[in-house]
Amino acid sequence: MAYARETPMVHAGEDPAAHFGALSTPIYDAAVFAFPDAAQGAAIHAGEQPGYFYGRMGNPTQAALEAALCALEGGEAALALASGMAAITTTFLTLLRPGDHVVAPLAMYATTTALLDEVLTPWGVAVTYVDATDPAAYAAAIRPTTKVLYLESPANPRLQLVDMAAVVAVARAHGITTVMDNTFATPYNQQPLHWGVDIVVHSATKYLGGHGDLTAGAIVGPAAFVHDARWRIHKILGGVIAPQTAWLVLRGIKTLALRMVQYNANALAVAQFLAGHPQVQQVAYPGLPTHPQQALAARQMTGCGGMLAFEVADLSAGQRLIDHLTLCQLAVSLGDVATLIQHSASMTHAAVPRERRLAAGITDGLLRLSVGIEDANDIIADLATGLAAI
Ligand code: LCS
Repeated sequence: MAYARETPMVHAGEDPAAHFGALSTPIYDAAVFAFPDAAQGAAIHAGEQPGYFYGRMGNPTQAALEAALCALEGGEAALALASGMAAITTTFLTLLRPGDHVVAPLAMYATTTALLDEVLTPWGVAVTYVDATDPAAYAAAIRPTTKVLYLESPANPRLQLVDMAAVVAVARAHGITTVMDNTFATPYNQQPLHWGVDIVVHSATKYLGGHGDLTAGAIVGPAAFVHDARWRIHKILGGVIAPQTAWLVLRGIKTLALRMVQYNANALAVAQFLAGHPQVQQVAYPGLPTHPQQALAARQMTGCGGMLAFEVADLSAGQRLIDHLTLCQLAVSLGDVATLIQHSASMTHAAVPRERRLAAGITDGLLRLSVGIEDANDIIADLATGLAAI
């Protein structure tokens, strides 16, 4: 029987029969597992036979989370890791060799840009940044050495979208792998693998964990790729998710659908309020008719999520606003149950040179809001107080 998409979010990954009937997968706090015998020991150690032997290479709690991630994204295999950046780094190092070329968005999470510029470029990888809202820009940047088209949609922090179907078509025509950061949308609102994207990465620190109390990451994709990522690269990098953290992400996923319904509704209400406020110059939210890609959002997303960005006059107006809020917390990160607000130019994207920030739409007066699951009217009232202080 085919279940509605909410159902696997509650049950995915759980296998009570494998754990004495436990309906919540136990936390396996074991760094080592004994081999059944010499032959199986050799096969498990080589990754040729399923089984556990050492904490860095997985354990049953992590495996339950990985099964859940596969069910959520509709993928063949998954690897859970210590952070979103561990997931992204492991993915790039699995796919690339010195001499290869990557096409990536000009506007995306700044630490992913830093990974490409400060680690992969010196290693010998070439990178071209493009306006990712234009699939033709991806096509124009392709070289004979291009191995990866990287997508982040909606993008951090300004919510630009990438047309997945169009970019996948470009990639397939050239035999290039597509990788998509699905952190902002979550698999509840958007399923990149169903659009033909090859590999999905997540910061599970955000909506998947969902409560601002853990750091984790995930990769979902073809079994052969995930096997290579785990056994050739993750084994060396060692960005391992703790069993307790894997359990917390699995627990967070059980309420993902409920939380996303509330995030989608709250963010739309807050975006509509901000769009009508005289102190707000612009609101970026894919669910608003003023978003230049609202039609694309309607096509490839089933909800527009809890993230939005808005612009006030300048830096000092933004600072006055955030200093007069009491409910919204001044904090980086996102996807928490609580509403978080941050100033991108001085916080998450502070390391990006100003020229490049502006090209990515990150003006000095841009504030990013991760709308929480509190009552929407309370969030709006808090923002109204902050805006009145400008
Ligand atoms: N991808 C996206 C889209 C992100 O927003 C982040 C973190 C990451 C990957 C990295 O995940 P992590 O390693 O932190 O689990 N974004 C943050 C932000 O906007 N503020 O603080 C962190």
